[in-house]
Amino acid sequence: MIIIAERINGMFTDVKQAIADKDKKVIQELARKQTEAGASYLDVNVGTAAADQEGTMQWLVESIQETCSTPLCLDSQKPDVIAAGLKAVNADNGVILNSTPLNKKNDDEILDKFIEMANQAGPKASIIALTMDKNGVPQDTDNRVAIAAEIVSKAMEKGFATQRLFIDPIVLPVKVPNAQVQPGNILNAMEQIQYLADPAPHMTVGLSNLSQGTTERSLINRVFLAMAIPRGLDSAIADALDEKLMNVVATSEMLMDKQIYSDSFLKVYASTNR
Ligand code: THG
Repeated sequence: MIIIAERINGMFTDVKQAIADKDKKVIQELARKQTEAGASYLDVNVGTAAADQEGTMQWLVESIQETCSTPLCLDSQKPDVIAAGLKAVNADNGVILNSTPLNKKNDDEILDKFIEMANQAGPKASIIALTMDKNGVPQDTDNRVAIAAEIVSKAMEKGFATQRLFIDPIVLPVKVPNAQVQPGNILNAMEQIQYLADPAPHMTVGLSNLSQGTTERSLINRVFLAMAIPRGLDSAIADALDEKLMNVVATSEMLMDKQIYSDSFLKVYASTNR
């Protein structure tokens, strides 16, 4: 499972403050802790408060790379902010460009731009594409799958390998009126998306979106993750510092026969996935 650790995000008050104070230590400590917890990538999102998003993205990337070599996931829907991060990033071990919709009202070519930037960043650069288009986020299963299919076919047309593509069916908070059918719709969409191509594209979600505003955040996140893994989810942007969540990942993989059972399977998983 490809865990993209979510904590370096200006949405969190400590990170927002660190960005305002240009305090590298806070960022570097989060990078180190999440790497130790088994993160495959570190998400890097400047949030909405920073006036200079491009400069902030560059500063975050540089600060993280001073202390750790975990691959980064540059998180912004603005191609210019991603491009700023790419200038500073070391892509030798991989980098993810997160995220682009299929298309946008004011930018029909946004997916092409992301593919172009990933190609320039090198063979280990991947893209996260959202099942979203100029009409917004679809609420049902069929439109999510239809947009995913268009994304996959566009990637193929451009010669962009499906193994470098992550499809994100977009998880939204369950605690919103009428939103409770969405997790089920997303699981149904995942079952179909996993068969869109061979080799299949990766699939990821912003897991913590699901539980925003709820009282049982980590429980909701853990259970949804366990439901999604057998439907082909092989990645998540998630709280890598939640040890029980990471144990759910290891246990699901063991139960799906991706890791051999031994009495110490949790320890074995932790030591082989960092
Ligand atoms: N898909 C993709 N990328 C994404 C998302 C997605 N990137 C951002 C986001 N969604 C995933 N990351 C987070 C990070 C934090 C939270 C949710 C998703 C979160 N934050 C606390 C909150 O809002 O309650 C902040 C609380 C605090 O300040 O401590 O829940 O879907 N491709």
